[in-house]
Parts: sequence; structure tokens; C-alpha cells
Amino acid sequence: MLTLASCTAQHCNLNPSTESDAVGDRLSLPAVPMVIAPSTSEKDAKMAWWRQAKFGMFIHWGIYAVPGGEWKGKDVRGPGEWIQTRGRIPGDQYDPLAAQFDPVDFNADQWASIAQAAGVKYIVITSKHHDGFCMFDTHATNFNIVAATPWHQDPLAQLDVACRLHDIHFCTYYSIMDWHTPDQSPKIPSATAPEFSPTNMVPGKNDAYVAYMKTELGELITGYHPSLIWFDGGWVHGWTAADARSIYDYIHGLDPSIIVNNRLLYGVGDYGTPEQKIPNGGMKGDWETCMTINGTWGYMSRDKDFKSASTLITNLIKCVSGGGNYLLNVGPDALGRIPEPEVERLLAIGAWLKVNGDAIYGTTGSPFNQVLPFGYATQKPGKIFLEVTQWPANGILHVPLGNTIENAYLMADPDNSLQTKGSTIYLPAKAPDPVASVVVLQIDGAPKPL
Ligand code: FHN
Repeated sequence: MLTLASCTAQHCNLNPSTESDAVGDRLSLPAVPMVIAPSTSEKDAKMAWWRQAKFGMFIHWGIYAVPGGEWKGKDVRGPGEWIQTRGRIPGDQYDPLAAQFDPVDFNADQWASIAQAAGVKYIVITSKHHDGFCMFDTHATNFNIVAATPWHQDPLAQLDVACRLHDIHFCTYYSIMDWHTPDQSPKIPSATAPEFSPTNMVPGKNDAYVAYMKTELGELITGYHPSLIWFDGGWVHGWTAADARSIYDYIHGLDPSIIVNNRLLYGVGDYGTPEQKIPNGGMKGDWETCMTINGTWGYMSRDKDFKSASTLITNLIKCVSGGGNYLLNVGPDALGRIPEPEVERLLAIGAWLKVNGDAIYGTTGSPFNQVLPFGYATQKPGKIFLEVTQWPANGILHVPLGNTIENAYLMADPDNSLQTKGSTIYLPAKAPDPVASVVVLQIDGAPKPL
């Protein structure tokens, strides 16, 4: 059984770029089995929409977009949302960023429209990241976007409405680690150059901080009705299993339909969250890979290293073929604009899904017990979808399947059956899609992989 003490970046769902900051300290936490709760009929009902959805959009947005990876004229090592700790920025110099945060170009309907065009079925937006700044109208602290910025608007409230109008589940991210609260102390306190991560719970302050969290989570749940809460930053020294369970139970008590990821830690939560990596062959239970399009979650003006649309489409297929979901991140800038290269890639994914979405949404993972030389596979009852990324030069596709193939066709050309002989499929010379072409096999009953 995996324990925290045996954590690796993949299992602990740590972003490798922050592994040195977190995993070393998390290893000092008590070794607790990381076990995702077994499926139950209640859990199956709760997870149903999420298991169908497959593709979500992560949004890391906050006052860290103002510096965008630079501080006092110098580049600060990413990710962008970590600038306060990586830049050793004391609170009295960081907090005034709120007064500079005036996202006059923010348009919730535009963001939701982009997400819908991308084929996204749920959005997870940061309500509070590690810096403690709240991107919603909370009464728990004035360090929030309505009270502390010249903009005085609540983007989560606007995005909540826009998501519902675009048939997208609205979900929120919430960091346990909080560099602003007096209930946690920085790893290395300093009036001039503090290092924040991982923070320590101030002795005797767990109950106060859990109460603070419950106040804000209660506002989010009753005011914004998220379908899912994506916790993070649980590697705070002194964060306990009892704290994790208390928060989970509180959420469940307010709305049992809300899905919670596994980053409250201590085996609490509904699904696993590998980060920046796609587990080869998938993982047991429900899981979702979260990933950046470039190298940062929060906006960094100089990070232009955007993954290609081909890579991102293939990553989506890999996740779904492994039985998981793909949560792809955008980092809007300080004016509220999603960087154009990220929009372009999202729309390219959407164009692919417009043709091939039936092979993704509502499917389960590959029925084959082996890596396919030509690509990936997903399935629905009576159908196997082959996502062919290596189009055979000779046009012949050998599929390790014992079933009778009742019909085979290209998703892009469903009215014209392909010639088959046993489990061999004869394909046209040219692949219909440059990234991944879907071949649909209609089979007799359950798959019989060879
Ligand atoms: O430290 C955070 C990081 O800023 C980002 O939010 C990612 C997204 O999953 N999670 C943590 C690193 O594992």
C-alpha cells in the first residue's frame, strides 16, 4: 500500500517543479495509506457526470498575474503563482499587488464560450491559491478581489453563471496552504526575504484555520454551487487527517453531490490527481491528470513554451484511453485575457472533438491488455474506438481482438464501411486526421482482447 513516506512525484501528485519544495517536507508527514475510497453506489451516482465529462479546463488566476513572473526587473523562477515564495516577497510588498489588479478585459461569457468551443465539460478555477488571495466575494477576509482591488467585481460569480449558460460544470480550486493567514507560519519567516512553502500550522491554530476554511467553503458551496472542489497545498506541516476528514464531511454535509479530489490528503477524497504526467496504462479508480499548456499554472509573460495542439490532443486521448480525465490549464493575464496561444490550442482540441468526441465523452478505457503499436483505444458497450496516431503505411491494421467485427468505419466517414478480415482492418491510404484518426469497430458483445 502506498504511504506518504513512499511518495514519489507521480503518486503524490506533485508538480515536479515544486517537488523539491514540497515532497521533501511532505515526507515528514505521518505515513498514512493513500487509498482512494472504494466505489459505492452513492459515489457512482456522484461521479457519473465527471466520468462522462473526460475533459476539463483548469484556470489559475490571481494577483500573481500582475508581476507575471518578474519582480523588481528580474525574472523569478516559476511557476507564476509561486512568485511570492520564489521571489522571497514579504507580505507588505506582495499584498499591494491587489490594488494593481484591475482585469478590465475579463469577460466570463467569452471564457465560457472558449471552453465550450474547446469541448470542455467542466472548469476548475482558483478561488484561493497559496498566496491566500481570494478571487471571490468572501466575508472571511478583506484580502479578496471585491474588497481589495479597484475592479470590485466577483469573477467567480460571473463565471458560475456563464458556465451554466454554456452547459459547463462550474468547479473551484482551494488551497489549504495559505501564505497570508496568521494561522500558518512561513517555512522561513523573514521581514525581508521569507520562504513560505511549506508553511507550518501555528500550534493550536488548526481549529481556527479549519473554521476559516469552512467559512469560505460554505460561501462557495451555498453561493456558487460548484460541482467539484479541487483542494491543493495539503503539505502544510501540522495539517492532520482529522482536519482533512472534518473538511470533507463538512462539504458532504452541505451538498453530498460535490466531488472532492484527493488533495485533502490522508486517503480522503473521490479521485486521484497525477500532475503534469499521464500514468502509463492509467490508475486504479477515478483519476484525472492536470497539466499546463506551457510551463506555468499562473501567468508568466515570458513563458512562451506552449505545447503543440497535437501533443495536447494526444494527451487527452492517452488520459481517456487509460480510464482518466484530462484537466488542462490556462493562466489568464492581469487584464483578464487568456493568452492567445492557449486559446488557439484549446480551439484546435475542440475542432478534433467536434469530429471525434464520441470516442472520448462517456467512454471507458482501453479494453486491450497491451500497448497498441498504432495508437490508443477507448470503448462503449458494443463499440471499440481506435485512436490511430501511427497510420499504417500499408493501410493494414491488425487489432488484437477475438470478437467478430460486425462493422468498421472511420469516425470521419461513418457512412462508408471499411473492409475487414477477422480482426484485420483495411484502411484508406491517407489518414483523415493529421494527429489521431478514429476507427470505430462495432463488435458482438463484450470485448475479447487477445
Ligand atoms: O503548488 C501548486 C501549484 O501552484 C499548482 O496549483 C498545481 C496545480 O495542480 N498544484 C500545486 C503543485 O503540485
